[in-house]
Amino acid sequence: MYPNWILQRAQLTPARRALSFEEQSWTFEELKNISVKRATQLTALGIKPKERVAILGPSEPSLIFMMYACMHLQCEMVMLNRKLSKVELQYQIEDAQVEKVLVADEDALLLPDIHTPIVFSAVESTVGKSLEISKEWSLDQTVTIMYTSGTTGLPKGVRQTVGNHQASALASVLNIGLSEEDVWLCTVPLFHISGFSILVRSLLYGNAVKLYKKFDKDQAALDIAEGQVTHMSAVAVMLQRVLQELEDRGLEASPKFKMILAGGGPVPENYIKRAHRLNLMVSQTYGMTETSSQTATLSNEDALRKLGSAGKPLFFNQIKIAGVASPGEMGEILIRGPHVTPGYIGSFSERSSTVDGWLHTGDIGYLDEEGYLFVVDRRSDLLISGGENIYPAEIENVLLSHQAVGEAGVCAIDDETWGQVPVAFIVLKEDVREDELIEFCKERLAKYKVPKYFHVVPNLPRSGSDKLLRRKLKDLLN
Ligand code: S0N
Ligand code: AMP
Ligand code: MG
Ligand code: MG
Ligand code: MG
Repeated sequence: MYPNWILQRAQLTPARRALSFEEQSWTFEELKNISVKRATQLTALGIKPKERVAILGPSEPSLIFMMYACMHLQCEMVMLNRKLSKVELQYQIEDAQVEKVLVADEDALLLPDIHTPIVFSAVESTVGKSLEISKEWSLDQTVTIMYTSGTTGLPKGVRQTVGNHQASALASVLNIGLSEEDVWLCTVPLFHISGFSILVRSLLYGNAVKLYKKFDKDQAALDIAEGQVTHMSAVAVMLQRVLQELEDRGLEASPKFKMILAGGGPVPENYIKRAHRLNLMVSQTYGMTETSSQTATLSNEDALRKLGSAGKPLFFNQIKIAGVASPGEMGEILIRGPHVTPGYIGSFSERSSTVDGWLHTGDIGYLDEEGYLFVVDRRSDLLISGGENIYPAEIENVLLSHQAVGEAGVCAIDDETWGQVPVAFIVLKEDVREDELIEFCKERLAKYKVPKYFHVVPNLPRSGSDKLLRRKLKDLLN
């Protein structure tokens, strides 16, 4: 058995700062007290221990209190992405078979019409019902469930257990190191593992988190320059904005600042070089939802020597490249370790997440002769825009459901700001205006998934067996 992280941390270092947000801050003891109170309130509202619940809200302390309350109840939390459309949220809520959805008051209108949303203010004003909070958790207990899509375009709910999160946090600290003064800046969404893993590390290490509701480049640059924080997790577009801000203001990173953990997609090498000119350490990491954050991370001392690499696998983890005999050869990246998800929920629960213990990532890369990972490409059915995953099949399915569209193919094009954005190629059955298609997509898809360009073509590239050849779509642009 393992300890309830929240109780254990409050027991060990009650007076240490745990969280700050705007002008307010909370110690670990205070976090514990508030979250325990919320757990009694959730109990009064009928939430049962170990029940699966969905949760939706902006990155504010109230969301953290609610998540920690659910963790006291050992609930399985389905983390809903606030950027999704109602149709997409509905799919996840139904697939996860949750009956209760906890939602921040300001996000209530984002939800589809479902029977029992419970708004945070209702929880906060309820008289609690006392309960025995478990001091012990088990390794295979699911803490969080995050949806990520498959090749069919149907999102799969990935289980992240106590064991997965602990293994991830431990492996991270064995690489990055730890000091009592560490403060991790959190501007990535808490519903992604990039954000949630910051909370897990804080509970396990006893370091503070500085939370923002929304990523703001000015604030982040100042925090880094003033040494208000020591670590930050960022996707490439955030890093680029922070660098620009520091450069424009003639600022540098404070000597107190230790590193930016940059991942969620490729990080252009010139960002890392620019960062080093500002005394800003950036470590590229390769992580994913299925691995509860980092699998490999470049250590500080290698940051420039191994530019472009995502580093070596962290202490407990293994990486191998499928089917290759020697270093430098490219193939699919396979991952094994205690941080790898035991599997999916809902319609994919029968599907195994691993083959012979190895997670098949769909990403293409190689290990160099010293064992450093280079991620080179990913399968053609996934593109990443500003750290958000987009599956062409999801967009194609939506387009095909429009009466004017006969065939649809979606692929990625490179984009200066977001890394990649989706473009659509369509064969029409009848005339339709582009703005009508955009509106149609917006109702059914998160905004970042709406194709940036639509190209009407006479036919789509297909194989002999009629399969869409996505890699050939881009050729239609020439
Ligand atoms: C970059 C962010 C903050 C941008 O969002 P914001 O601020 O809302 O956008 P604005 O600049 O205000 O512009 C608004 C317009 O831009 C559109 N838009 C917003 N986001 C995107 C997007 N991603 N792609 C395309 N367009 C976007 C808006 O819709 C709006 O449009 P208009 O003007 O038309 O109204 C935001 O995108 C963000 O938070 N991104 C990061 C998400 C993230 O964290 N992803 C990582 C997910 N992956 C993982 O968690 C696994 C990897 C991992 O764990 C990790 C990743 C990074 C670092 C560390 C780790 C780790 O291992 O721990
Ligand atoms: P997600 O499914 O949202 O967890 O995103 C994980 C995916 O992001 C991985 O499967 C990769 O395709 C991509 N990714 C993460 N880190 C990197 C990196 N350092 N370089 C390139 N791609 C990355
Ligand atoms: Mg938006
Ligand atoms: Mg994924
Ligand atoms: Mg600003």
